[in-house]
Amino acid sequence: MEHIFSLLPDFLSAVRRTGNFIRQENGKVTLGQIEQKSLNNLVSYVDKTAEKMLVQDLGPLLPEAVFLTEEQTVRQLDGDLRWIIDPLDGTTNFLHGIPLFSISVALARKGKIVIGIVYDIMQDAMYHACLGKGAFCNGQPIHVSKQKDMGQALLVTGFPYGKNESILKKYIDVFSHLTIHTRGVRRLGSAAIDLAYVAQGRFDGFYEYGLNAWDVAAGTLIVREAGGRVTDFRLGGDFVFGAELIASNHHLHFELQTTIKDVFLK
Ligand code: 2AM
Ligand code: CA
Repeated sequence: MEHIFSLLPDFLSAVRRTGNFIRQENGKVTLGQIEQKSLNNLVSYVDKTAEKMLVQDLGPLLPEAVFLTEEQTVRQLDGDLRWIIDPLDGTTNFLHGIPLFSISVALARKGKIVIGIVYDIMQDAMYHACLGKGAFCNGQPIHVSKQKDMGQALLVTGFPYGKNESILKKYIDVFSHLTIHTRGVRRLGSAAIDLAYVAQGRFDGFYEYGLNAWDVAAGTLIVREAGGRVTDFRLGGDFVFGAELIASNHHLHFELQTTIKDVFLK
């Protein structure tokens, strides 16, 4: 494992190089270059090129590692050592010129996330964590907030995609309850950034339903290494592939989970 951790500077350089490319393309994508993969699920040449760049740079650094990537520009395999990558998280923001989009790169070893990197491109903020070694933003240690009072907490979420009205209705019920009982609930549009900001103490908690592993794998390790807690809606550990996620500063976790469970799982 130490051998893998010693390659961190190279991993970060690869992510930064791809981030520079995405920043350069910001504002250049034309309507004709946008494809719709499914309802409201957009992609352009930027997502695909960014993914190819990451695969090209990361591949040779760890030849035994395989890839799970959102745009599937490389063969998708399962293996002991696996990169889990979203080359551009927050594509809708990117395409609309809203400066909140990121790169999310995680490395899993035997199913456990051991490295997480989230690059908040327009803020030039590089978040990373190695299992057991703390969380960092641009090399400086970061920690979750100390907030214990839900009434003073600032939360962040994303709305579920697709047309399942019963899920959406439950979601709005949770949203409405939390809006009344907290300082507010934000909706930024990049799950990886949401998690990085929880790790940094900007938000006190995050929850979302229906995300994919590549959106959250890196950010969840960063939150945990920053002292936070991450679970699924039942307080279990199935949050990377399980599509249900609550991340918090630890103190507010149970209260947040109870609200979500009471409304969402009833
Ligand atoms: P993306 O930009 O990589 O697609 C916002 O709440 C989060 O949901 C982002 O991480 C975004 O990732 C993801 N997202 C956007 N469209 C989605 C869709 N149609 N289905 C599932 N997740 C989506
Ligand atoms: Ca993406």
